Amino acid sequence: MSAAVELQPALVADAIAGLSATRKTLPCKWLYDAEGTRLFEAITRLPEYYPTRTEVQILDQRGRDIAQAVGRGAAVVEFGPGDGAKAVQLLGALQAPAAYLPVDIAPEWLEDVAERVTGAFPHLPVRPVVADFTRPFDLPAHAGGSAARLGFFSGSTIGNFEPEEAVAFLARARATLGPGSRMLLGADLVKEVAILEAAYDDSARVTAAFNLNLLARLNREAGADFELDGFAHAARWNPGRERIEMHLVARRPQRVRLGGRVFAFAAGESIHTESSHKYRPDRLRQLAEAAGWRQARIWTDPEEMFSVWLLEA
Ligand code: AVI
Repeated sequence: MSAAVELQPALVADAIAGLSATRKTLPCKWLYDAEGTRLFEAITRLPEYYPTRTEVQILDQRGRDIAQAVGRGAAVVEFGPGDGAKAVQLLGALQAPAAYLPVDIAPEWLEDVAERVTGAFPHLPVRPVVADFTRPFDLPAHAGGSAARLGFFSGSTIGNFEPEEAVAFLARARATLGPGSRMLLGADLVKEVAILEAAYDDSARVTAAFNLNLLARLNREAGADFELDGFAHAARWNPGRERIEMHLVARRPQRVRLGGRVFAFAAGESIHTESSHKYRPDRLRQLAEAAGWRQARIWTDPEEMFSVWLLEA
């Protein structure tokens, strides 16, 4: 018998709000339960999903140049460190980093990341910060001492924000990091639609499983009764907004119970589960400037698939 899972009031409230909207939607943050996180890690290794390996390639091939531009003795503050692999890569490239401060809402992930980074750099001070970085938060006083702070936000997670949310995040990050800080930001670039759609609709169907897991999670943690075979994964390029949208499309008319309500779906009606904005450099520069940052450098791979930015406050 499987263990009972507690209902999550915040998930129930978000689901009721999103499924009551004229265009049904669910916040993408709920994609990442333990199974969603495992599936996302599998996505990053797929042949079609170029962003992770291209960003790693840029950090690897341009590491020296990045280190020189950043300078000696930076305290690295990473927003959402994932498994810590990119932190190890960046810290290994930088000149005498002063400290590493991973910021995440999940304390258990932070412990793993801290262990990984300490294993690689036993003498580097590592100070995990438990906080939701999509909201205002403060770094602990004296975190990283007097060292200049370098924010690190990789993986093009900035693309999962609406543009106005991206500006708000960048402005808050600037305030949190403080005067004289810098930010290293990974951002995916606009490119051929076929490449983009394949990256979000892979032939092994891992992204489909990642998207559909959200309905399984709603069944487990919001007491819903979605029939998983009643929905299909779709990844569509929205040319007006220059973003990939993930949807769950109803295969047939159906009614779903959740939180004491019934939600009706027409055949073909979809739930929008995630947007992944792709940027042209000029547009991202505008957003960064609106948040009070100035572009110092930009590095890309030879095919110009992905970009890594150094911003100055
Ligand atoms: C986490 N984020 C940057 C990924 C992206 O590419 O937008 C999430 C993802 N969704 C489907 N595949 C990957």
